Amino acid sequence: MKKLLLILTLFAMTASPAWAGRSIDESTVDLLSPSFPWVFTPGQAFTSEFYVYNASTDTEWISEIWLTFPECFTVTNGWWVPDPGASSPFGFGFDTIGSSDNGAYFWDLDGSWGEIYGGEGGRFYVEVMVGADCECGPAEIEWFLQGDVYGSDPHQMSGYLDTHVCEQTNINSSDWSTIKALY
Ligand SMILES: [Ca+2]
Repeated sequence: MKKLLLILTLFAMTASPAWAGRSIDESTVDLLSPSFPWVFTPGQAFTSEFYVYNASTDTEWISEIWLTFPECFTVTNGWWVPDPGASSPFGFGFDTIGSSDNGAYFWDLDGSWGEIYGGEGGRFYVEVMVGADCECGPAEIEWFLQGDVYGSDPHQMSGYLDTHVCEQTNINSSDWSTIKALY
């Protein structure tokens, strides 16, 4: 089906120099868990839950997802669940990024066209161990999406999630009562 679209597209490009191209522009990654304001506690394991959405309106599909945590985090596992009704099989593989193991890398197992179709999304889960030596304060998670390069730019989208390390940055009234009980 996509091959036919490509042939038609090539024909359209030849016929019309003003053809707008295809991209994954405005695609996004959101962090659902831990919930906003996204606080991680040193020495604890978390199953972080991301929502990845492909905003392409012109048939470019996402083929890679990179999620890079602060260096003091260790990624221990990763998996994914497509949205109910998603037409894509989500045929991804999972691995960590590089030797420091603080990143999660989801890649297109069969190559060819991407695995998250335009207008569709799904949840990506990354199990992380937050090092006991993680310093309290702001901590960024960097995300990067690679499209299947089916036409014009952009084929990549990236951004940051401004997470935090330490429970102290997320104190509310019920936490105060817990803390007071300790002393
Ligand atoms: Ca593929």
